[in-house]
Amino acid sequence: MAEPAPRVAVLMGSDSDLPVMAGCARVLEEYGVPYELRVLSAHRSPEEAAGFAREARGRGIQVIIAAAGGAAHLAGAMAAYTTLPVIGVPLASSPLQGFDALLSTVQMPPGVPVATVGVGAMGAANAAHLAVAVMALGDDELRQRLDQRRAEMRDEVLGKAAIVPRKLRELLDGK
Ligand code: RP5
Repeated sequence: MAEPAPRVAVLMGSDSDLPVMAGCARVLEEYGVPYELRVLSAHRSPEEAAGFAREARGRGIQVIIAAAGGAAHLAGAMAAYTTLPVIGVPLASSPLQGFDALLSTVQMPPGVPVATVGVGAMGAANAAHLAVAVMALGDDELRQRLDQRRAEMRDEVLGKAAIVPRKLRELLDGK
């Protein structure tokens, strides 16, 4: 059977970003969302990056997630060439630990937005959750999966909260 066409493009500025962005792919797989993952660089392969952005909508891509570190212009470059929603993930791959990538990604000029999530692994996962939320606007099945995921998180937190008094007692009693 043919693979389903990707609905989300997960882009990275370098293969060295893969360990963090695997977390994004994992979340998309948990939701059952078909995606593609590619290395494209705003600086080192600018023609290919622009071409990808221009053609993405025609290929059925609904949301672009773009991750990069340092002078992180990949998400902004995508947004310059497409009106698809673009989610930027700043990565902590330089000596400035992602603060550079955060500012490079988030500070877009009016009219060409990049929805920027947090730095690193947390942002990588949230980019996937946000992409699903965007697609769920027109997809009831995805919306139900989002609701179910939130319910699971709530149960997990309540379960942990329930054992905190016992943990506190153990700490105070030196056990
Ligand atoms: C950025 O530069 C990439 O997104 C990566 O986070 C960083 C380092 O890239 P490599 O030198 O490891 O290819 O463009």
